[in-house]
Amino acid sequence: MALAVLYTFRRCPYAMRARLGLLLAQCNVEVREITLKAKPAQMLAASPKGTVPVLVLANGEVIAESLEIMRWALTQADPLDLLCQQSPVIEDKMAQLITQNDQQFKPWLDRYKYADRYPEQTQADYYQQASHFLTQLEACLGQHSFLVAETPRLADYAIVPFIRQFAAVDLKRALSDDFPRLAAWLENLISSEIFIRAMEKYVIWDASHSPTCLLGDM
Ligand SMILES: N[C@@H](CCC(=O)N[C@@H](CS)C(=O)NCC(=O)O)C(=O)O
Repeated sequence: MALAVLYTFRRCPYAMRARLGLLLAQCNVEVREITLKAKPAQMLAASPKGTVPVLVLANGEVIAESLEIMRWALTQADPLDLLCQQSPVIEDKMAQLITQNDQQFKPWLDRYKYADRYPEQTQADYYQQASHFLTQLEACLGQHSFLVAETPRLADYAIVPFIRQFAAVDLKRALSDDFPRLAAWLENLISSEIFIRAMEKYVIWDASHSPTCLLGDM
C-alpha cells in the first residue's frame, strides 16, 4: 500500500509535533525533509500556504496543520491513550493548553527569540509575557508528573517542542531557575527515545531519491 508523504523541516516545532504524533501512533510515512528557502513544488502543489508540516495521504487528502496530523495519526492507532477520549475533562484541558500554546505563547516566544526584530519591547519584557503560560504549565506539573496525567499525553507532545525552543533562546538563563518542574519535564521528554527518533536527521528530499520512511526501511 502506498504510504502517506510527510513534508517536514527538522527544526520546526510544528513539524516536530507531527513527527512525534506519527511515531507515537506507529504510523509509517515517507519523510521528505525540506528547506524553507526552497520549498519543493510538490509540497506547494499539495498545500499552497507553504507551511510545514504537510501530510499527503495515500488517497490524496492533504492535512496541513500539525495538530490535525497528530490527531489523524492517533485516530489510526493510539496505543498509549494519548487522546484520552474516555475522559472529556482531560480532552478539554488538553485542547485549552494547546490553543494557549499556539495562540498566546508562540507569538511571545517568537518575540523573545527574535527580540531585535521587535524593538517595541525588550527581550526581558518578552520573557515576562511568555512566562504567564509557563507559570500555568508549572502549576499543572505540581498536580501530576505530566501536564494532565501521570504519563505523557497529547498535550505534552504537542507543547514540548515549543518549550524546548524557549529554553534554547538563552542558554545562560536556566529554565529551572524560574520553572523547576517544567525544566525537569522538558529534560525527561527530550531525552526520551521517541523524541530522539523524532529528531533524526534526513538529507533534503529530492524527487530522484529513493523514499525514506519514518519507521525505517520496510
Ligand atoms: N499552524 C501551522 C503552523 C506551521 C508553521 O508555521 N510552520 C513554519 C515553520 S516552523 C513554516 O512552515 N513557515 C513557513 C515559512 O517560513 O516559509 C501548523 O500547526 O502546522
